[in-house]
Amino acid sequence: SKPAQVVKGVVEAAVEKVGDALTPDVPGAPGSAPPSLDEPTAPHGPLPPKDEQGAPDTRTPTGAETGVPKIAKGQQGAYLTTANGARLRDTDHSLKAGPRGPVLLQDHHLREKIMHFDHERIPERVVHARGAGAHGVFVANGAAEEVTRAGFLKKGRETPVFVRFSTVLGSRGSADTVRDTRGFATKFYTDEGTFDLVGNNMPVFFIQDAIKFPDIIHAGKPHPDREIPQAQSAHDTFWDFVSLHTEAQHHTIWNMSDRGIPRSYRTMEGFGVHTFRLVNEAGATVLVKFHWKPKLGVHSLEWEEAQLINGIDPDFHRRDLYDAIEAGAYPEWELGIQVFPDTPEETFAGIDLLDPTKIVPEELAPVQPIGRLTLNRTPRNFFAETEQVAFHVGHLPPGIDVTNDPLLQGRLFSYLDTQLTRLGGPNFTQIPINRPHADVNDMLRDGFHQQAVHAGVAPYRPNSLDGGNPFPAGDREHAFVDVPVTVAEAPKVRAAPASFDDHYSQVRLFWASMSPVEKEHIVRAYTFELGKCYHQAIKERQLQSLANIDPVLCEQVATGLGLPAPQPTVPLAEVQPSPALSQVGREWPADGRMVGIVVDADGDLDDVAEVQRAVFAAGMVPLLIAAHGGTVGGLPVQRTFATARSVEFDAVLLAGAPAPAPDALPARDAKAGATGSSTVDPRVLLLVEEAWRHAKAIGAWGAGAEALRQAGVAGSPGVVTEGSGAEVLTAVQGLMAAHRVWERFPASVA
Ligand code: HDE
Repeated sequence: SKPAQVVKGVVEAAVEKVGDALTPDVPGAPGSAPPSLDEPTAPHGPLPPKDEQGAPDTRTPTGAETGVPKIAKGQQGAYLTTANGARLRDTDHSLKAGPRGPVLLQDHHLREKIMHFDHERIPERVVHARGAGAHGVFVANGAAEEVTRAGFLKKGRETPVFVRFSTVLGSRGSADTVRDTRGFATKFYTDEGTFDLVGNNMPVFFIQDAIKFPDIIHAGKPHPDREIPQAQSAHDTFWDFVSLHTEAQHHTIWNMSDRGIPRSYRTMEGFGVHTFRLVNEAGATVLVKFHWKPKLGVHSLEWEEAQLINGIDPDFHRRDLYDAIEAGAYPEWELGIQVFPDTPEETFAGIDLLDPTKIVPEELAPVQPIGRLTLNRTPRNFFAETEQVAFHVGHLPPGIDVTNDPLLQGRLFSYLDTQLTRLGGPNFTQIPINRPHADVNDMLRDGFHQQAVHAGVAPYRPNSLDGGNPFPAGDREHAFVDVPVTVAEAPKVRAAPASFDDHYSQVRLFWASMSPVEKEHIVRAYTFELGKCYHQAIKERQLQSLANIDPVLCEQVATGLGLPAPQPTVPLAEVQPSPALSQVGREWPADGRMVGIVVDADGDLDDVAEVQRAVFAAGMVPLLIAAHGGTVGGLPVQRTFATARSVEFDAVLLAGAPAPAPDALPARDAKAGATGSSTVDPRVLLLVEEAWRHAKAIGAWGAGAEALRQAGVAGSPGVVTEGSGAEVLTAVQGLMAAHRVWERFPASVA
């Protein structure tokens, strides 16, 4: 009929029109060659999906199958789509009433895109907001088999792990190399349930009871009125708290020591802090403290260096971790335990094992290695893994149990509770990074962001409708055992044991265990931080605590502040130094260390390639530094005088003395009245000066020696100029084993 023909005509015309619009106005067909780098935005056909676009479906980021059938296809396919999977033609223009008209509310793609973006952020962690994570594997050596039934600690067992390192005080975007405690949290995906060892890089804590955690954190975080300073303790409220609350003095001296500014996450020790209880197959128990010992040794930054890095590369630790892993220099730690008899007193050598402000010196109870951790893979997606990972001290496998340490007891509540706000509900263990590798059959149901489609009708026990499932496991089926520790009949009190009152003897032990150069750093750190306080009374009160730790320490800091040094108000304890606490005096491998090599494009380049190869062969990273990018003598340049700064390198080598390049700022001797003249680019001289100030090994051969002379460092300790490039490198490598050229630092505190 006529009307039908009209309709047909309209439809055909419409199809033709839409068809035109749908035909991509592009040269390449699907699957055609990718565009050249010259014009990355040139139109082209769709490319095949990237390999890593397979997630999220049936695997956790650690590679374990989750058992979810592969029905959903997440983030796959060549075409841009909506969240519903409808293909899109345009994501650059909103739907308008005419090109100049208002935007239409019906534009679903616009609303969905903006809505999702508006909610991309979740609350950052209330503490430890700034962090970096990595995947790895833990291999047990079997040494713990006698004391724990934990299956993952049996000889040869391999367990996937995810580790997150963090600072405590700063916000998510704060700098890495601030003076602070570092978090060292490890998730072991064991087949008997996840074990989270949520530790720090310092073995003691500020407080003895969890109820004070909000107080210490409120004091350490930025002031509530101006919200400054960011990520540091150098301000009045922090020192107000720790000087009034003297149990914090032990943790505070660790912060003021070099431990507060690690060189790298790879060179940090880790500690479980609390005492844990292990139980073996026979039900026998021991008390233990966990330690992580880095293969590369415990090394720190120098304070000025740390401050410079905060400006030059605020992501220094994050970058270092990822670069090392991607270069194959996998960071490694030995996990160890100090083992103590589980006596009713819960003390060892007179030290209260429930007091988290106390250590047990390693000389009294050696750390026994029980396995090795290797970090070998960086996260694929920072948010999905590092940000969403949720640790909890209560995630314990059979064979590991808690003690009555009142700090640990409070943490058992906090780490579950905090995730409700941070991850938006109670189902955060279903987020891929948090999924256990053990079977889960939990009878927990529903709630925000429920991912599981639970079968069955009887999520309760006992039941007859689901065949009685799930069944409780007996001891033989690796059930978790709460160790039946006897709880003494005691009055209900808000109180702490008398042994918790000793706030100074172990601080003095720490101070007495430091080498002169480490003591000097501690004095400077206290002087700096207290010097940043405005309130005189706070400085005076902290000096009183320092007097109770050690009169020399107090005297030195008081001098720096221009205040009188008070007398001790407690008897000074006789202490036996613990050499294990010092970072100085041993030699370590230099794996993954950074070596800068300055070359003069117009100079002699003979030895450079050979030295570069030798640095590589030694497991370190050689970076060539030249006046401009590109290549020099056929070798690729990694840093220019404009992009290189000394703080990135652990040692600096000079194969030449390059003349000032046109983009250099004027040299010092260009100033009126200056005497002498430098012929070397001032940025190279600055590089050498800083490397020298921060006690790094420096070497030069050929014309390079002239740059050292002009920088005024030739002939001083740790500056090598004898021999060929290869010989200089060998000597510099020898110096790097000790981490720094320690004798270059002043050490006025004996
Ligand atoms: Fe934590 N701590 N903490 N803490 N902590 C958190 O949990 C808390 C303490 C540590 O990379 C929070 O998931 C209380 C000691 C690390 O995700 C929160 C107390 C030690 C991390 C919390 C302590 C730690 C946290 C914030 C006093 C070393 C980062 C976000 C009783 C042994 C974990 C979160 C990560 C994180 C509470 C003391 C280590 C709020 C109440 C002692 C490494 O739950």
